[in-house]
Order: sequence, then structure tokens, then C-alpha cells
Amino acid sequence: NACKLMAKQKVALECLSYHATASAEDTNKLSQDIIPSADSYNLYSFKFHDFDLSDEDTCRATLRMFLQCNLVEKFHIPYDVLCRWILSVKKNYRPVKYHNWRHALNVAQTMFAMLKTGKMERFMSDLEILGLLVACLCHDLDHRGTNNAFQTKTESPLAILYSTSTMEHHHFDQCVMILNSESNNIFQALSPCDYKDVMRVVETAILSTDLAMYFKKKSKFLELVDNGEFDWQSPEKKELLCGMMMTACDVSAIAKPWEVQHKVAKLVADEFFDQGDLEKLQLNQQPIAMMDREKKDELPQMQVGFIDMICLPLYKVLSDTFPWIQPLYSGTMENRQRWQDLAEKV
Ligand code: 5BB
Ligand code: ZN
Repeated sequence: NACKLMAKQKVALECLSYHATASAEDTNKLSQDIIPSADSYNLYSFKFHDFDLSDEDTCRATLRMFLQCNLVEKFHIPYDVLCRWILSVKKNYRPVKYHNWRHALNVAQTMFAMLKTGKMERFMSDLEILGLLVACLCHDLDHRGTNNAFQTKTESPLAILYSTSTMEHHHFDQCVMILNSESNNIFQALSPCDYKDVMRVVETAILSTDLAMYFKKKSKFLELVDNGEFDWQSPEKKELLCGMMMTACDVSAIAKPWEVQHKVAKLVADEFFDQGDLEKLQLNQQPIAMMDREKKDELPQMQVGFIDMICLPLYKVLSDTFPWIQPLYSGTMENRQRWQDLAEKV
């Protein structure tokens, strides 16, 4: 316990030196911008990508999703607070290759497309929609480009604080920290009861982005679906469904048009290789194949494995239950073929 306290202090100190909320200038500027339409950003499409967006556009696209869901009106979110919060969230992502602000935006956009184009919003309350969008935007806050296993191996203060789902607990802590920063609380007008409820949605959604949690929840979810479940309203079922949706959004780069998937897979690989380099240099350890740049020829085969083991089973069960999200399944199938073709060439 003393150990945990020390770790907590260390994490807090690290955060203090890094944490920043948005500047008044940036907030002012964004709050006066005209926000382009959802269609102009392609927000309703499962083929959305951020490659052509400026940093400012990524913020405007985020605002557009909140406006399009009527969340500003429904929850009396002061517009300048929402602008400041978005900029603060963006600022608390690090410039790592994959787990950065743009990944968070892409995950939130897939959630938006699943709710709207995928017609899943009918199963969610407005408060749950608010919680899910916030969770997507915050789910990898302050990611350092290294995974939970790396935190454990290096005995990082975070790993001492949280022995399981280490990074995911930290992402949620960062999310809470931003909400509690001066004039960043987009939930400020909520009743105490709604506040408690939305924070619970955000917390369980962020924690369920740990792949270990996904594997735990998957069999329970499959059981419900196999029994022909149509009612997702009980708290336990809702929690399972939200967890599956978070994973579906988190890995949705795998379902994008090939040019996008190919580019993003390179970013994922580069971040993994950087961790592998750290393991070689700092820990004197041989990294696993996925993180070893000497084994980059195995990437196509690994993507096929990732698709077969995680993505396709998930998109299959979800699209069997919610047919309008089928593009996630078919897009993944097409990319599987491309990666398989590349794997056979080696
Ligand atoms: C994933 C689980 N891991 C503990 C061991 C390795 N596997 S894997 O074999 O399925 C694998 C996945 C191997 C290589 C990979 O990428 C090589 C570039 C990937 C992979 N993971 N490929 C991707 O395109 C993406 Br996106 C990802 C997700 C990375 C973040 C992991 C967080 C998952 C949240 C549910
Ligand atoms: Zn993520």
C-alpha cells in the first residue's frame, strides 16, 4: 500500500509536468469557427479517414459529431466549454505514431457511424451516446506507445498502481483529470444522478478497450446472441454491448479501404517496432515477432492472424445482430484477401 501511494505520487508528478489544458486563444478561435457539415467530413461513412484533415479540422469534425447528436442542446453543454475540452483532450495525446489524437478521432467517428448509419442509436439513451463518444475520444489518453506488458516488465509507476488493464486505468484517470480542470467539464449541467451514470458509461467503456477484457466479455456476449437476444436494456447486457462496440471501433482501421488500412497498419507496426527497440536497448530482451523490426516481412501474415482471431469474429457476431454495420465485416474480409495475397508472395 505504501508502494502504491509512492507510485501514485510519481504518476501525479509526471502528469503535472506534462498536463496542459487548451489555451484561451485556441478555444476562442474554435468556438467562433463555422463548423462544416457532417457530409463534408464524410462522418456518416465507414470509409472515413483523417489523412486530409488539418489539426483544426479534426477539432471541427469532433464538434460536428456532438452537434449532429444534439448533445450540446440536450445536456446544456456550454459551447466554449465543449471547444476547450476537445482541445484539451487533443493536447493530452502524445505524438506517438499510432496511439495519438487522430486514432482517438477515428475511433469516435466509427462509433458515430455505428450509431447513425449502423442504426444502433435506437438501443442507446442520449446519456449513453454522450458517454460512448466521450469514451472513444478519451480511450487512449496519454498513451506512450508501449503496451501493458511493457509497463509490467519495466515496473513503471503505472504498473505498480494498476496491475491489470494498466494503461486503460490511466487513460480513464486522464479523462477524469481533464473533466476536473478549470472550465473543461462538459458534464457540468448534468444532475448528480446523470453525472454518476455517464461517468460509469465512460469508465466501463474505456476499461473494455483492454483486449484482455474483450476476450473475457466475448463468450458472454456470444451466449446472449445465440439465445436470440433482442433486448439490450438491462445494465449487464448494455455493458456487454458497449464493450463490444468499443472494441469494434478501436480496431476499425482494419475495415477501411485498402489504401487506408495499408497506411495505418504501417503506423501500428512502426509503434510496435519502437517498443521492440526499447526492449532490446533498455531491457536487453528479445522482443516478440510483432515488435521486432527484423521480422517485418511477417507483417501480412500477422494481419491475417489479427483479422481471423479478433476482427472477423467480432464483426460477424455484431453484424448478424445489427445488420446495418455490415460494411465493417465486408471491408475486413476484403483486406484479409489483400494481406493473404501479400503473405503468399513472401
Ligand atoms: C494481438 C494481441 N497481442 C497480445 C498479441 C498479438 N496480436 S495479433 O497477433 O493479433 C497482432 C495484431 C499482430 C500484429 C499486429 O499488427 C502488426 C502491425 C496486430 C494489430 N493490432 N494490427 C492492427 O492493424 C491493429 Br489496429 C492492431 C491493434 C493494436 C492495438 C491493440 C489494442 C487492441 C484493442 C482491442
Ligand atoms: Zn485505441
